[in-house]
Amino acid sequence: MLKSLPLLFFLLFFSLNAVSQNAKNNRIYEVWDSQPAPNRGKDYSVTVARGFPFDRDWETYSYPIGNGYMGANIFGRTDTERIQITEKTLTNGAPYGTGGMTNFAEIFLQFNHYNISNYKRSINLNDGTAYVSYDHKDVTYTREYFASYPDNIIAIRLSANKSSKISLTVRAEIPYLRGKDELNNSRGTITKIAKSGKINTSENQITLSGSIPSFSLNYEGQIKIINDGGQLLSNSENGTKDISIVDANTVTILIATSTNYKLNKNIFLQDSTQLKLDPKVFPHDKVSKIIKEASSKTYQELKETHLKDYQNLFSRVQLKLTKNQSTETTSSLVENYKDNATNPYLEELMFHFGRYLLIASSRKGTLPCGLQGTWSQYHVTPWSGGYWHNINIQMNYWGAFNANLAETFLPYEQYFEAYLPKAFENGSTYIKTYYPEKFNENPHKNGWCIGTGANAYSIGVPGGHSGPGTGGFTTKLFWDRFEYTQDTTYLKNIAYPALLGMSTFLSKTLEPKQEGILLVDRSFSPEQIHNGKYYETKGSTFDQGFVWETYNDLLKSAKILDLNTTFLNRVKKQIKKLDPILIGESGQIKEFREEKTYGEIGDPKHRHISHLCTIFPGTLINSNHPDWMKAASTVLNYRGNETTGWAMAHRMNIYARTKEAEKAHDVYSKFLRERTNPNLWTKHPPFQIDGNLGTMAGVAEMLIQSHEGLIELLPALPKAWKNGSFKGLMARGNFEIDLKWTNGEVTYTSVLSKIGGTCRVKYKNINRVKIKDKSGKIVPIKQLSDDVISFNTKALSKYIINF
Ligand code: FUC
Repeated sequence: MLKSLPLLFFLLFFSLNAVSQNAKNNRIYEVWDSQPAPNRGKDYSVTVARGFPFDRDWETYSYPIGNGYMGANIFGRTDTERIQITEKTLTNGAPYGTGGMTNFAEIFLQFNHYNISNYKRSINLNDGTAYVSYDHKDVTYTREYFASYPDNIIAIRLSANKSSKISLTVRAEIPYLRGKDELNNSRGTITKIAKSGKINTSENQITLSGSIPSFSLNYEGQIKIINDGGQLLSNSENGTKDISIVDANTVTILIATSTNYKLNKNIFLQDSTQLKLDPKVFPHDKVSKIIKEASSKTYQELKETHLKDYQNLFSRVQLKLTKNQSTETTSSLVENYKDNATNPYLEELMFHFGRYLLIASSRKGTLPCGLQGTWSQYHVTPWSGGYWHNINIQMNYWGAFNANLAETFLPYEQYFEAYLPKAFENGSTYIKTYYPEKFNENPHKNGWCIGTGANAYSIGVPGGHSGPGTGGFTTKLFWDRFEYTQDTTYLKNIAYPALLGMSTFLSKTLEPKQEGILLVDRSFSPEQIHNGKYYETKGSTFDQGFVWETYNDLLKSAKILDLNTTFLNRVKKQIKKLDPILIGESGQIKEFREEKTYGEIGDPKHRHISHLCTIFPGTLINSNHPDWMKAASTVLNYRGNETTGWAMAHRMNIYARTKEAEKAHDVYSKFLRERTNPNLWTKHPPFQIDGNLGTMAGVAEMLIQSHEGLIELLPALPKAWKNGSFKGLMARGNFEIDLKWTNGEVTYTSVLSKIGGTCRVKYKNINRVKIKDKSGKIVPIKQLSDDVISFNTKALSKYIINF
């Protein structure tokens, strides 16, 4: 099924998706409520998860919009609306001194509308737009909010069903101007996070600007108010810096933000935080240009541009898990799910919301999707909102490929390109420190490495609690992107060099330990603690497994690219000596080689199940090894599901791969019951987007799998999803799949072959099917077994499989 194909197909992959998006989503998805989000003020005395502050109203009730560059949280209030703005590149030193996302601005729209009726607020997932509407004193008020990626603007439109009815005051705040450069939290004193800032108000514009010393960061935001009818009154003279709008027909508010942050290799190579950015660069001209260009367009033009861009991505996939579309508010859907057995509609809505969030937080040219996507209301964002590489950042992108959003992975690749020179430098230092006899003066001969903690300014090295395998966890995404798109230019220029550099590094961490076996020496299983300390070992399953995965992906790439080198020959020999999977006395996949019975080393209920990464997202453990599959299930049973949000999402994906449909569904249900807020953001706690995106990947993984060299239809369909359908999910080989099922049985499948090639499909008794092409002609099939067929496809042709 997988074969090398010309470069042009990369372009085709992306442009073709524009074609398939025409298959319009016929169900409208809304996250909605019948009351505004509460905004009970910023009381950070309540802390959850390791002493980080907690704004309950922001996390659990506000609605997020985003364009990858920035995000906004909308409360939908009618007295004073709160719109909290995050600009992804606005960072301070907190909480580790190495850079973390922080709140950009709070914008308040004071309407003083009380005694309202017919209230509704929503995010419409089909058009990537948030809405608020209500009646007040015989007038119906409507608001729209969207974050446009092409125009890099947040646009807000206020309208009413009668003329001259819009009156409000707009005020903006720069949050956390504490005036001192220290902040204490449970993680110790953090210095140099003070920021300076000023607000200038002109007739129709509020400008926020200032600096943050920790990284010599300069920022600016402009809020432009465009009224139709009525008048604007600026209150800057009396020092309140507000703008009042009186008796307008409509009002458009445009928001643009930027900083002097520039993603490039210097950011990572430069050790001094003060020299990472150029303090003489101010974003004023850039922000002014964005505002000027956006103001020269009508609101409708801005919205159309946004819709075209957003819907090209969102509308590619349809998924129905039930005939019944709920009419309940989303908050009551979530609340009722806690009591009821399950509700497939919420399970379906969550999947679509996951895709919405990924589009809103990861677009080409923006920083990757962090721990909180593109949203932070905090001064000190939990875990810095960064790129945690021992599972969280990878989980953010697990669903990018099967859920047909491959482009959303581009920001990670741009980030990778920028950090790679530093990663090579780190690789050399690591090898010199721990394996001096293998050190080479040429850094490329030592390979590159990455550890757990990373953010917009720095990357970590293996050690502490996650070993060298962390890098292989990362390159897996690069290989996945190739397998889904079959883009050989990308393979040659990006994925193969990444795999080669990582394999070079990993090969040096291996030491001969027993007869014929090579073990990663200085190895860990992420965050596993034993006797009060992170447990260090030789050859943990996580590290051995990811050496195997990386080597295997490298060798497959080399075959496609027709490469043969001395190093590749060494890898071919080494891969046979990894002995990565061992089964212990409890029938479990061992986490550590020295472990005999389950759980004797480390926490038996640990949230990380890193020794199962070779079943998901890895592929070493698969249906060809039933004994390993069983031993993986044994681990899951022992580990249990009493765990954090993202950890449930990992379990869900693994259960999909062990094809234990009910268990995959059970853990998804538990996640929806225990880790899902009324605004559908998921929590670790606190809010972490990995849970949203990991379960989104999990839903797709339950419906279609393609990691075993064939496309398996409904590999883990639970009873709760008795009837349903999907369109536009992707399989490796660049095949786009539509499918319908009734009473748990497939009734219809089509395969759109984007680039041609052999297609293998697995489903029980599939050898009886007939396949037709678009013109109705029967396509010859090969029956490989009762359950597996293969057929040849032509690029851009669709094949209908009749059951
Ligand atoms: C990893 C996890 C934690 C948390 C943090 C951001 O270290 O083990 O649970 O999600 O990342």
